[in-house]
Amino acid sequence: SPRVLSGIQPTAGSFHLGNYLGAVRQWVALQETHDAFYMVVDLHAITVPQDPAQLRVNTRLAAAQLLAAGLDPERCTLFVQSHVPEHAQLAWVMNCLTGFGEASRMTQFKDKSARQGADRASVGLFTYPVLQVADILLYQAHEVPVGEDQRQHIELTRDLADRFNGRFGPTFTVPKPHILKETAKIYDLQDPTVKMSKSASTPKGLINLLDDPKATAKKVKSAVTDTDTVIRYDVENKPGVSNLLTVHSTLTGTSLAELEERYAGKGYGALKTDLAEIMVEFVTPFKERTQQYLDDPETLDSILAKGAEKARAVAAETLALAYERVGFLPAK
Ligand code: AQP
Repeated sequence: SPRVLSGIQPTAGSFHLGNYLGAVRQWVALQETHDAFYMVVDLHAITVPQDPAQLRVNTRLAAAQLLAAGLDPERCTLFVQSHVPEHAQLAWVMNCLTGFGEASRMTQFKDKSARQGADRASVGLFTYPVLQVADILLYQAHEVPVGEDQRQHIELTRDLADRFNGRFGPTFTVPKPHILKETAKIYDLQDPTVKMSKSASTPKGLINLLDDPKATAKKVKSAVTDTDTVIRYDVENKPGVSNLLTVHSTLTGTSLAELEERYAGKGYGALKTDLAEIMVEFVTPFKERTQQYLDDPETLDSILAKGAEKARAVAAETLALAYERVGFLPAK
């Protein structure tokens, strides 16, 4: 079956609603139909300063949340990126194929380095997209399930796969992004024109799945909408309401048309009250399941160890081929 690969950073502790709806939810669905590889990308996390003890805690926490969200180690390969050294090894090769100007055009780097102050941004942050290229190509992934913000990085991956294949002979599968239109971009609840994000959102605009459910309900109820009262899906003119409708529709499996009908003639208050309840019903068991995995670190670590072993078998084969193609003398 076709292969998918994706990753999530262990930087923030809790996943936010954007991570879940944009990415993780798709991962859970795709493990049923695809040969799926999912990882906690700790190498990516250190592109911005991390506290070592906290990084270890957050790495287990990310894995626990992925399992709580529904990843099944019998149906997918779940691992930690640094357990598979081939990621860093292939990244070096890909760095040497990437133009400086090409890397400079990555908008995520421009945004993040601007926020940190250009002098403080690390070279690692600059080459982050190239490490991501290596992550994907190592597994010969056909598709990469991500949010809209990652589209440019997948384009770079395609360009570099083509470039390598053209220069050294067919080696890598050229992957496609798997981005679901409806949930590609979940917006900040206080500023529904910018994406929900761990580093750029206001605390009130960001829904962390592990927060106190009561606080989450409050954030939903105080979400910014508009001065109109009509509940209609219209991203351009009604971004706040549309964002709430997207979340409602995805979590309950109700179509947007059905929701528009259900809330016709009712005010925003009704939508927000219902959605607050839906969110509480979603995050409460999610939190509990996450805690159950955290309470049994031995089982968690053994899932990750098995995952790393499976991942390494695939990654090592691709790396050996890439090294040979590049002209490195095999070690005897
Ligand atoms: N708002 C979002 N809507 C839809 N998808 C989103 N993703 C993130 N935010 C949204 C998707 O989540 C996956 C994992 O993201 P990540 O942890 O690798 O890091 P990120 O993209 O850096 O997440 P943030 O919160 O946006 O962090 P900052 O603020 O540091 O930039 C990815 O597939 C991503 O598309």
